[in-house]
Amino acid sequence: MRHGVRPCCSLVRAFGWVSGLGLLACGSRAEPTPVVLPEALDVTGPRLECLVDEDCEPRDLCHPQRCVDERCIEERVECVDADPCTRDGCDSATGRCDFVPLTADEDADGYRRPLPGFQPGELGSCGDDCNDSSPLASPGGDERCDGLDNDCDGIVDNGALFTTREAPPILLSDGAEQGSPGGITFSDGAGVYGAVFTQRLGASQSTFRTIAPREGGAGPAVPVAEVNNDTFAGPIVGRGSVFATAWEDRRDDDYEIYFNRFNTRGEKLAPDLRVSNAAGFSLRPSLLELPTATSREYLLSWEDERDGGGGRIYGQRIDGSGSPLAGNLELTPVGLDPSSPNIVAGTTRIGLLFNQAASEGRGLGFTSFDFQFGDPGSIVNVDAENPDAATITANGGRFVVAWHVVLGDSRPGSQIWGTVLSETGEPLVPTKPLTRAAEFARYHSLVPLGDRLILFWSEWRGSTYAIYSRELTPDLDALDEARLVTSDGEEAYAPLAAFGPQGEIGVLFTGRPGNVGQPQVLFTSISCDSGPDFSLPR
Ligand SMILES: [Ca+2]
Ligand SMILES: [Ca+2]
Ligand SMILES: [Ca+2]
Ligand SMILES: [Ca+2]
Repeated sequence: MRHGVRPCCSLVRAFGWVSGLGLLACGSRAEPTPVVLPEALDVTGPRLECLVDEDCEPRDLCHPQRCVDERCIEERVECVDADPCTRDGCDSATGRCDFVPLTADEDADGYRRPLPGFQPGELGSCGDDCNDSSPLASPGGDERCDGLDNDCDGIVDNGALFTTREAPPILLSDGAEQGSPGGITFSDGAGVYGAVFTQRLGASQSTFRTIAPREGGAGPAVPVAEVNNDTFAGPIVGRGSVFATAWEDRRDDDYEIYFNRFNTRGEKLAPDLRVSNAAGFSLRPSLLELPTATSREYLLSWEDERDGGGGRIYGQRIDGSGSPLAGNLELTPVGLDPSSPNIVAGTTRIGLLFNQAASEGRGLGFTSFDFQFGDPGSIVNVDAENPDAATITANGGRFVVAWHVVLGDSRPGSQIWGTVLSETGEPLVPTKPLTRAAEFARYHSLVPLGDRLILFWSEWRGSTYAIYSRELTPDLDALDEARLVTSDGEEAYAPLAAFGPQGEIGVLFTGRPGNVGQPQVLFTSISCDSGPDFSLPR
């Protein structure tokens, strides 16, 4: 008996077979007995399977069978909608065509996100939502002060003006002997910042806290890792109501890289993920979150000693639920003596910046990858002499690299420096100073707006460091003078900046309130004011 052909009542009726031949009467129920097929009788001539279509039993409804010349012929439901942005398929339970969009509309604003590596709305992108985690951003939306590109023209808060706020800074490492910032991000779903910082409470402890400046301050301080050992805060990313951070600790003797996700109450969503597990230290993680076509993914990089010879930069992909995708990936060759990697997502490439050995002293190296850490580009030497605390920022389809200089006697130089690269590393804007010469300048943070960037940095004027900001063109020319962000005469340095809920830019920094005691971690912000370009002023 051929698969898919049933001994059907229509055959019984047609040939008048009876139960003596082993067939049961239609509708009767009895113990199974061997079924004798027509060909066994050799009375029907050529093998016969069916008289009508109903005699043929399809395997699934997407492969119906028809009776043609007394044989069951399988057919196929063709499902083609000629739309390259759908996956065409047939539902075998119903036999109906399914045309599943390749890209998600997670924020349910009616606009889909583009495929990874495509700009929103680009030919073949399958989506034109420039921010699929916010329904307040979509093509044709109304621009407002909120840190988002509401109208998807590639520019955040078009024409907005930023001013220093009068509110006093919020002390985050209260009760600790000492603190230093790790990272700050903003969760649009929860409307709060997420910050991680290291505070010294006997041992060094990576600590997570939410900050809601307008609701009066910070959430409870939560240890990132509950281990009886030093942990050091790393970067943090956030989207929706999920924050993710990576850090290093030595719970297993050797410093390794760990990763975990938190909700906005600071509760861990899973056990800590140990990302690296090899001889030698693994240090200084850099983390970013990427939308995929229908979900999200995390990319991590760090410096790793496992291969000797000065080590190399390793990377790891982690899926949206926090599980590793394959193993650790070698991102640089051995021999560059690389350290302090920074990864960033551009429009078509992932950029990797790292400190490396130079013919004299230290320099900066750059390379790029596709969005899965594949297709590595060549290693490019960035024009930077003895840089420290270098960053890489995606702005308008290009990468901005900035740093401060370390002089021969280890003191910082007098300015913050920067250059602009294409997403594959070609120099587009030559290295230039981003700030006027001060006695010393060190540490900075850049917030990209698409048509400009806002630089935060610390410089020494008179008797102490303070934090300043200014706006830069995409080619890194100053748009305005430096403005003081922190209190005049009060020590403040090492700013880390991120957009916040009302378009203000939050700044996590190291400071000594009243210039007394050990350095602590504080938060302040600058406000966004609607400029004349706003169609919907706040
Ligand atoms: Ca959307
Ligand atoms: Ca959107
Ligand atoms: Ca815009
Ligand atoms: Ca906006």
